[in-house]
Amino acid sequence: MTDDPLFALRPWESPEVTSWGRLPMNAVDRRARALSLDGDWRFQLLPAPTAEAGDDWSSARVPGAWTLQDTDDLPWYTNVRMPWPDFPPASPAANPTGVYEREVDVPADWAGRRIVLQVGAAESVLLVHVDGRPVGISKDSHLAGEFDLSDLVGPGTSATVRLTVVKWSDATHIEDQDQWWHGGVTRSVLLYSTDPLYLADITVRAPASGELRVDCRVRNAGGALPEGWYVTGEIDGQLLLQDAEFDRANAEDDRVSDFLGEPRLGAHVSDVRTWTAETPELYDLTVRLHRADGTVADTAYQRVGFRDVEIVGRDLLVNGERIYVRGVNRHDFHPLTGRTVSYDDMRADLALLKRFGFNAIRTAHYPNDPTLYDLADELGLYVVDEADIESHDHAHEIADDPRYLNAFVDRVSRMVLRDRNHPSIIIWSLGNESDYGANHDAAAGWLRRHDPTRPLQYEGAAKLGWADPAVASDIACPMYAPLEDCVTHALSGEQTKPLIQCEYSHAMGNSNGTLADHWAAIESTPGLQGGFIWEFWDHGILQCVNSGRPLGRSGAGLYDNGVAAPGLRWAYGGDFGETIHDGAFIADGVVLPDGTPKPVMYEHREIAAPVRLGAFRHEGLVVANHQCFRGLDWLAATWELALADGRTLTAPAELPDLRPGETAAVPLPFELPADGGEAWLTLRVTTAGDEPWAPRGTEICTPQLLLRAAPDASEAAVAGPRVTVDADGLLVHPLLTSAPVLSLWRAPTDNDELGGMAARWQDWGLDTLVRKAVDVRRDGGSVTVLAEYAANAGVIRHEQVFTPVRGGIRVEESVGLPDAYADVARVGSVFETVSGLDLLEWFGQGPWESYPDRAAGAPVGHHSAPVDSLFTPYLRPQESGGRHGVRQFRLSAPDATGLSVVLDRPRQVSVTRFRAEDLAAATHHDQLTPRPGCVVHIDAAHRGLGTASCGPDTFPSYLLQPGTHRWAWTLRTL
Ligand code: IPT
Repeated sequence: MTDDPLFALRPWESPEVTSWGRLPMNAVDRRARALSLDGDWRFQLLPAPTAEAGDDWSSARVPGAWTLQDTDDLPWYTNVRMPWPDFPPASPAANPTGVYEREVDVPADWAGRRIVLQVGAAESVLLVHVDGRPVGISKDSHLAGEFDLSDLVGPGTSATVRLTVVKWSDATHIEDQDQWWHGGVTRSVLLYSTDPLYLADITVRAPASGELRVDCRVRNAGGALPEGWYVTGEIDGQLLLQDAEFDRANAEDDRVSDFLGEPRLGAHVSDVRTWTAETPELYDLTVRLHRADGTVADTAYQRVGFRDVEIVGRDLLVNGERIYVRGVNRHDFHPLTGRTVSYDDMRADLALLKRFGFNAIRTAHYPNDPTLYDLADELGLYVVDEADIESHDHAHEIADDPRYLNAFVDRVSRMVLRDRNHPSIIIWSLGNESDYGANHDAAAGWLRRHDPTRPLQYEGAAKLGWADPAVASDIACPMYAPLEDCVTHALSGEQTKPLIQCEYSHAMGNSNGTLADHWAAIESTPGLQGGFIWEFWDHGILQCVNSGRPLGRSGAGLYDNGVAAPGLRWAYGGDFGETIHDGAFIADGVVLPDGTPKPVMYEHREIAAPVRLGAFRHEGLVVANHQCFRGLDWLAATWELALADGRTLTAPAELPDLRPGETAAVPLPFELPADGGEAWLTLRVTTAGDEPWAPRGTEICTPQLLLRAAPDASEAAVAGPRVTVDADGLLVHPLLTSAPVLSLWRAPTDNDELGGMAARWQDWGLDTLVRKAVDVRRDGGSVTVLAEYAANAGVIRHEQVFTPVRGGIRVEESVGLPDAYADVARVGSVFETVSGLDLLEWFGQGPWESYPDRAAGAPVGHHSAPVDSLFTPYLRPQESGGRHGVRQFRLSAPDATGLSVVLDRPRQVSVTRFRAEDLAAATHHDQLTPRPGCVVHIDAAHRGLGTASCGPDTFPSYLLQPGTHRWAWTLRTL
């Protein structure tokens, strides 16, 4: 092996070697006409790249990570830290190396043709041999490597292709993204052939003016181009013309002795239908390369979207319009197959994003599977395409290390050369979290010259000065910047670049508090244009609890609605026995590992609503089209009036004919009934027909207005059955197994944990309050119980007054929270019910989970749901299942027995099968046993969720203040 030139280079510890024998990257898509080499390959896993492969083969699936197949090398999660201590460019001696081998039958009719092997992705160094002969090397784990095999394989014969994949390398230091470490060939492998005379590349420029330009690169495998070749092209049937002037100038250029083979085609497409994320209009382009006799030597197909992207002043414009970027960071991810994702997976991801109001993706933090961009073009999503560069742990050393200079330029340029014909890509990104150095500027220099049609961004550069013209970022793209800093910058008069956060609103666990506040500011502050939520996926890997092994593909169907089948769980950092890891920080997406939307998705959907509703001069309504490019004709709607007395009235709605940005007054659809109490009007908006990403009738948004506030109500005390309390002053009630007591604590969310709140609450002892009744007084029919709760920062006094009222008991509570307890999780009561009360019906916000600072997407109405469905299975068990703004609720058994609660005013309520302490004690859901009854929390006040696991905490207005809190509720038996 030492005399093998590929190994002799020791490419796993040579950052200067980015490739060897690899073909230049290009944008000609050969996938459709290629021979797939996907499937089972012979496989063996060696302990190091220098180990010799033996005869002991097993098999491995391509594409696929070996870490999710039948090997001992398992997934490993670290965020910033490298999993081993070696400094760049070194890699560890223990270095799993996969050897994949298979025979390939080369079609006989490929005789005389150029034959190319494409390996879609290999982590992190790929060495290719054919029949034992060295072919080439490729690094850059998320882009393909292509190798010319024409001289190595014989058509009509079989060749042995060997792919050696070295897991750890110098390149790993610049692929230190926050994700699982895997190894393997993770995208498809294929073999294709072309005529010796072939289209080596095409560059499409399709501005909104319709002036199409296609630059071709023609090459001949034999060397000089043969006489008489020419190219033709057509777009949706319209012929393209060869730009003779360009050809002549090219041919006459002193520096070029002969015509280069780089012709330019052009066409003016009149009445062009322009591409935007709202209107993803695509045209079919065909480019043909002809031999002198007119026969076709090669053909390239490309879908084309005509659009402009530019920055004018501090605004990012698409086709001249200022857009909002409602983005999310997306990794290629699947809970069974890791970074190997199928067409159907990706289509489902993007359709889901569209249905929930997202219009943009940042391909965090590497070029995604090529199909992703085809789908973004087709379904309509803006893309920030990000190069595979993250040197987080050694960022400072690497950004200026000349040994890594090649790699930076290589990775950025290869991404651009692959992807530049996609209309969906509106911004290039130089990578993530790699400090900022000369290596970035080198890559940016290449990029600006090569593609002047798009802005570029890089957070590491932007952070040196959001307005600094000298840094390599055209966008001010901070991560997790406090909202007030963004607003201050936009109002400062100093802003020079659009401000679009590359990451914000960290979705770890029960999170994304204040998203609506962010968007209220973005939509009202010129200069702010949006951002990308971190992130789309919770990267939980389906794992067998007993064996500790990932299920891989055999786990298909073994999960549903975010819940893993019994005996299985969603693994996060540490679950595969990693020695150093970053725990549940890998689970910070807006969808659960199987793609089930977390409640924040509904919040986002409403924040992004294309139709808005407002009140108009007290008696009318105003409807607004809040899109940038589209009318309202693709939407249908229904009016709904929810009355506190239980009625919901509906009426068909006629959406006005509005262009983007327009508003219209519309009459009130209902005569408001004189009775019925509090009244809410909702416009339930759905798709009017089938969209490529949603069938007809899919709900798009539910804007809502309060038409009549609740009248003041008080309950008269009645002479009735006495209220019974036990010797400890605890309410005795046939439906309660545990009487209402004070609750100041919640099972810490990830934000509570990482933001330090959970530790403070524990120091105060709020999780283990000890109650003691100090006074029980009877006054007529009512009973007053005064209790003291011992905690570490001082005693907390809680008073409950139980009064018989018609059909039930009125409970009036108050607590005096000493100053020492500033910022607790909740102030409220908790009680538990008998089993069998399995249905919750409520009038309040819903139907999905909502919290005080994440309550914009849950309309007030009459909702009902099985108790078991109210809880969101966040990967690490934590506070979950809350409903905001609840006015009244009923908990009932199938025979309609049960209880009802009417609250003094809208409160945070949760009904689950778990006590806070059950959730706090569990690390995974398989450790939780649902209680047979219900655990009911009624909160006078509940702390906001914020995003403190990475980024700002909630706003002060969502924090709980010390002092006196009062709340009241009436409990009745049904
Ligand atoms: C930021 C990273 O870019 C991203 O990959 C992810 O780790 C995210 O944080 C947190 O989940 S970097 C962080 C140091 C702000």
